[in-house]
Amino acid sequence: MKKNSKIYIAGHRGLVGSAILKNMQDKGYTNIIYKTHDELDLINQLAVKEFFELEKPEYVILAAAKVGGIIANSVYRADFIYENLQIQNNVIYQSYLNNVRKLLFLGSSCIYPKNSPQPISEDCLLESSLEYTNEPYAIAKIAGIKMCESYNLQYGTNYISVMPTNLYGPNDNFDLETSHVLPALIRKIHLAKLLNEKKYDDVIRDLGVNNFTEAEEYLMKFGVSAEQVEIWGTGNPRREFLYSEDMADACIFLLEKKDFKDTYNKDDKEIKNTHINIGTGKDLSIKELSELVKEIIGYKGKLFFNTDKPDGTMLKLIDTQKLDNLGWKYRMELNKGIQQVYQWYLSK
Ligand code: GFB
Repeated sequence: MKKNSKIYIAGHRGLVGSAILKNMQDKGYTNIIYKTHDELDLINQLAVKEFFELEKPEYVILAAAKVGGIIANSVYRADFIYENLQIQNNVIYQSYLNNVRKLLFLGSSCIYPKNSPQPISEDCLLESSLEYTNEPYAIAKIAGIKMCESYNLQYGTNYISVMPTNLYGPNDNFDLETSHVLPALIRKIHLAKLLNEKKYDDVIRDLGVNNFTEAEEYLMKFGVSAEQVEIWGTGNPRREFLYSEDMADACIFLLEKKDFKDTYNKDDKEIKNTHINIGTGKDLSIKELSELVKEIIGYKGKLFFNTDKPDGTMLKLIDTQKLDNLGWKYRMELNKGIQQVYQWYLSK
């Protein structure tokens, strides 16, 4: 990949896409193209076809997807499967038709069976049943892996699929209804701290509501008060977190230095499970995570675990041996990463 190669980043405003764009600009890539959702709807087959025929990108990073936390996945099941299948079918197929030299497809560690042995290696894919709450999303992402793998095997393309663990960082979704756990904890605990310190104007500003009565109503729905903050589930599930800028770094490392042929063993009779896990190899419980966020924010109240809300998968630590062997390692430790995201959140 040359510094002036034409590179299309799909999803450049999202958590990972924005980190990839920043990383590539810092590294001196000069010919990066991207479109907002309004300019190009990736669900629209004809629009994607026209875009690829006009632009002819040489490299494609497919970081556009419909994503969300455990409840969003569980409620908007149809949207998660339909939109993700459409986006990836359109982009991968047009990449093939327009002779894209290399494509990077981003998935998620939720592709693995619910009860996978820990840490979860790439070979656990399709060994048993998925976690129910995110089954439609996971099936779409599995289809994306298989699509990349199948085009590589049938047509000799060079597509790489990466499966990150739970990600966090700047430009994340902080909407309490649809976000993942880390941005939700940061926002809920920050709001509770503001209430505790009687900074009511700041609460109104954060929520974008008209008055404090509206703010209180909204916060009650999410169990946020001056004295306590509601955390979903038992607090026992364990999760692994990777900083979005580390994820971006891993993606560019693979694009620059590795090819599809590096993702499997040459002696394998059946070429499968060619995707690559990206993570830190360390996890912690949601209870430990909540305590950590509480300490970083400096909130004095209590945490309350609402067991009416779902836990989801209990264990989801991924095995990063394959990526370790390819020569990449994460840098940002969780404690420092949360401090940075909290500062970013405050600055917005
Ligand atoms: O991040 P999260 O929504 O996604 O939830 P998953 C992780 C854990 O944190 C679950 C708990 O056990 C939640 O119940 N949790 C506690 C909370 N408080 C909160 C809160 O306020 N908000 C949220 N969102 N969670 C998603 C999948 O699973 O992970 C996706 O649904 C995707 O498909 C993504 O794979 C990375 O880790 O459970």
